[in-house]
Amino acid sequence: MSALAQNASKNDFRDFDVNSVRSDFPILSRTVHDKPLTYLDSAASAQKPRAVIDVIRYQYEQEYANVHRGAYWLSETLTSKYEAARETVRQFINARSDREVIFTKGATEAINLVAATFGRAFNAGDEVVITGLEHHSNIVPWQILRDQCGIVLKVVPITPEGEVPLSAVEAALSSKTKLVAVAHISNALGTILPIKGIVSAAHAVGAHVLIDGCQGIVHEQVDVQDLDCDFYAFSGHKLYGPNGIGVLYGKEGILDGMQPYQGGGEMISNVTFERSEWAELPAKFEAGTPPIVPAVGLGAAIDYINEFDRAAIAAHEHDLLTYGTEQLQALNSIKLIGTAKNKAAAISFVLEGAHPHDLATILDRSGVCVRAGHHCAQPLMDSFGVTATVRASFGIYNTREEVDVLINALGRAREILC
Ligand code: C6P
Repeated sequence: MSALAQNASKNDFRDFDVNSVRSDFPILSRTVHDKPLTYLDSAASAQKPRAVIDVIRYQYEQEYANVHRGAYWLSETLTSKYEAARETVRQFINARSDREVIFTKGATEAINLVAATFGRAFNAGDEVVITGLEHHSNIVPWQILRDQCGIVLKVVPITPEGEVPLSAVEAALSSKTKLVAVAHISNALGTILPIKGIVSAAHAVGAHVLIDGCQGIVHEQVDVQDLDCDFYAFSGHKLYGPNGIGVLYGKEGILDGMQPYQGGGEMISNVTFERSEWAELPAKFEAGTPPIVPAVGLGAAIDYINEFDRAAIAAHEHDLLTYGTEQLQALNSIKLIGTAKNKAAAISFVLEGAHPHDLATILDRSGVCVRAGHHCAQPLMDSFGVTATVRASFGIYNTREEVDVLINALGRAREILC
C-alpha cells in the first residue's frame, strides 16, 4: 500500500468537506438533460476549479504575450509566471531542479519524447518492458521504435484481477532490458502498480524506468526522488488543470545526454546554416512557442490541490471507490472488470446483455457522465475477453449521493436494455 493510501486509511473521509469543494467547480452546478450533472469521468479529464479558470481568463485579458522572447514588461511578466509554474511543478513532484521539468502538450507527447530521443539510442535486440494494462500512449511509441530500431518489446502479463505482480516484472527483466515503461495507475481498471519495487528491480539489471503517471499524479503523492524513477510523465488536464499542457520529468543527467526531440525556436543557443547548438535544459526540449497559459493554469491547479491535505483527498476518494464497488456488486448482471487489491478511484464494469456504449448513452439521459469504450487500452480489454467496459471514475468533488444516482440510473437502464 502506498504511503498516501496508508495515511488515507487513518483519515476519516467524513472530515472532507466535499460540498465546499464542489462550490469551487462552477460546472458542477449545471444541469444536463434537465438533470443535475453527475460527472464520473475524471479519469478522462477532470473539471476545473474557479481558481484555474480565473487565472486563465486573467492571463488572456490582462497579461498575455509570448514568453522568453520579449524585452517588454508584458512578456517578462508572463515569462516569470511560466517559469514560476515550472517551479510549482518541481516542488509538487519534488524534482531536484527545474531543469528536470519539461513542459509538453500532454503525457502522450512526453512519452513520445522519451521514445524518440532516449529510445533512439537503443540497438537492435535491446529490450523495452511494458505491462499488459498500458494505455495506448505507452504501447504505440515503443512499437514505432521497434519498427525503426529493431528493439524487442516485452509485455508483462497481468493477473485475472488486473494486477501486475512485482515478480512478473522481475521475470521479464534481463541484462538486455534498457527501459521499463509502466503505468503508475491503470486508467481502465484503477490498479495501482508496485512502482517503487519495479524501479528498484529495473535499476538492479541496469535498466531505466519511465512511469506513465497520468492517473498516478492525481491520486498519489508523487516524489520522484523517493521513487528514483528516471522519467515521470503526466498531463495537466486530469489534475484539475487546463488541457494542452503536460510534464515530462527526467533526471538531469539523463536529459542532458539526450538529443532534442523537435527543432525550432528557443531550443537552440546558436544557429548557422551549417550547424546548430542546443540550449540548456529545459529549453532544449521545448521547441517553439510553448503552451504558455496552460502551464500557468497547471501551476494554479497545483496551488489549488496544495490547499488540501492529500491524505484527506485520498481518504475521500477511497471511500467513493469502496462504496461504489459495493453498490455495483450488489446489482444483478453487473460484472466488475479489474478487482485488484490496491486500486485508485476508477471502476470498470459491464452489464450482461448490454453494449457499454448503449449503457453510457442511457446513463447520460440521467445526467450521468461515464466513459464507455476500450479506454485506449485495447490489449487490456482483449485480456479480459471484452471489447469495451463502462468506467466510472471519481475526483475530489464526487459524492456518495452521485454514486447513488449512478446506481439508480443503472437500474433503470437495465430494465430498458436487458
Ligand atoms: N487517459 C482516459 O480516459 P493524454 O491524452 O496525453 O492527456 O493522456 C494519455 C494517457 C496516458 N496514460 C494514461 C494512464 C492515461 O490515462 C492517459 C489518458 C484518458 O483514460 C483519455 S484516453
